[in-house]
Amino acid sequence: LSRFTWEDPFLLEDQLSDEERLIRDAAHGYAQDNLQRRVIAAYRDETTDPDIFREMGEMGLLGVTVPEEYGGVGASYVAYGLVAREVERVDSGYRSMMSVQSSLVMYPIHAYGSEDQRRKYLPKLASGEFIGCFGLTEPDAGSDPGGMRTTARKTDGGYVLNGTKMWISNAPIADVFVVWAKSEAHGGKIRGFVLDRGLKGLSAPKIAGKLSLRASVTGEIVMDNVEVGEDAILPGVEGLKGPFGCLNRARYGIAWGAMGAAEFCWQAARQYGLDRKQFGRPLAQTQLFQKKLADMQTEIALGLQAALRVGRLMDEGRAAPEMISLIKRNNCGKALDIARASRDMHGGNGISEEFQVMRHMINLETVNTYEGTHDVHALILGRAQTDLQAFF
Ligand code: TGC
Ligand code: FAD
Repeated sequence: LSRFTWEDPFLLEDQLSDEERLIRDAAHGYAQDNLQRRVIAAYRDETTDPDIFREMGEMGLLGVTVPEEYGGVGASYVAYGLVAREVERVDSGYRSMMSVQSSLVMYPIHAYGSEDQRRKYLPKLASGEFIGCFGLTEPDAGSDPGGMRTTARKTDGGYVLNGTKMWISNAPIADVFVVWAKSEAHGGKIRGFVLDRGLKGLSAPKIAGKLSLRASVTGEIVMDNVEVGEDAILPGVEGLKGPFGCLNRARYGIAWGAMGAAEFCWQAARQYGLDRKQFGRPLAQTQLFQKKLADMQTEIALGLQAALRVGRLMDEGRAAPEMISLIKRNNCGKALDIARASRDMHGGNGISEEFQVMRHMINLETVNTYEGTHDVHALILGRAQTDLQAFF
């Protein structure tokens, strides 16, 4: 039998291709060198540096799965997951900025957009010259996006949009807005629209006072008689399956990302326990401390292995949305538990920004809520095994 590698219990490393390892290493290097040095102040001061998009673009971290002809990398979903894990090892807010751009803005333009829309937007989104956002949630429609009130009314040469989107990542600094609205001309069905910053009647005020995800700016999208041409509608999809198709990709990336945050918290707790002595011995030499480390290691190893399996199935075109609900729900919930335990294991130091675990813990409250709450994913999985829907 081989030696046990405590940081990588199931030898995940062996299961990656050379290309995936290269992309992972680039993401790790960028995140540790350029994001880690910024994050403590950015979180404290609630500031988002738009240059991060340009830097990520240069490193090839935006649109990892989008084909190269549109400026993407054309790599696997596993590679995309590995990028999310490395970025979120530093901060969930930075991963949020990246995954909205890649899965919620570039993906729908590539999958549902016209050739003109692809050529106009994708290369600049891939380079980070354009920043994108995705507006689905509204003040009165969160878990139930089908209850949205935003409308698109047909005019001679296009549409007029009215409505308000709420809790939209990147919105206040966005150049490109992918928004979902009920279109009267399509029998009230949900359609996607791509709006450019600066349109008359379009604004994106920042939501202030967030206690979580403070390094990632969040806003509303207010559409007050916003007029757009025919070329703004995404021609390739109709109905809720449009936004859900994007959410499948983003939720999958979050399942990897949350494990990156959890790994940081686990390894920080381990190191703290080795360094800190009480009652004449390292904290890590106590049974309670070791049990917590074993629980963390176990959940992370299982969560990563599950994310890798779903990634491989996505790359083979065999992943079902329920698989993604399972790993999104499990990995976010487990990461939050791990971050809370790590905060506790750091004692008083655990509440200090310097030790970083409390920031991860508070961020993971959002990660457990957005892209379908922990309980909503339970209802999706409950429905899949009983054929009974319990949403309403
Ligand atoms: P339901 O009747 O189940 O489905 C309606 C239509 O949608 C299709 N569909 C899917 N298609 C592809 N993938 C999926 N995962 C799909 N889920 C549903 C379905 O087949 C059907 O199509 P059709 O053609 O038959 O009409 O819809 P429902 O209204 O009962 O929905 C229930 C529920 C709870 C599953 C759903 O609404 C839900 O998932 N709610 C959670 C909302 C959510 O996740 N919002 C996320 C907003 S974006 C965000 O949070 C970004 S944060 C990102 C960051 O900063 O990182
Ligand atoms: P609600 O739907 O009101 O849920 C409140 C509680 O009720 C939850 O515990 C939920 O699980 C529970 N609940 C709801 N329905 C049921 C039910 N049927 N049965 C049992 N329990 C139920 N959205 C976007 O469109 N784009 C973005 O970029 C984006 N970024 C975000 C960034 C941040 C920082 C945050 C906090 C949110 C973001 N969101 C975004 C919105 C996010 O997706 C929603 O907050 C989420 O879907 C939950 O919706 P809600 O907040 O309206 O909560």
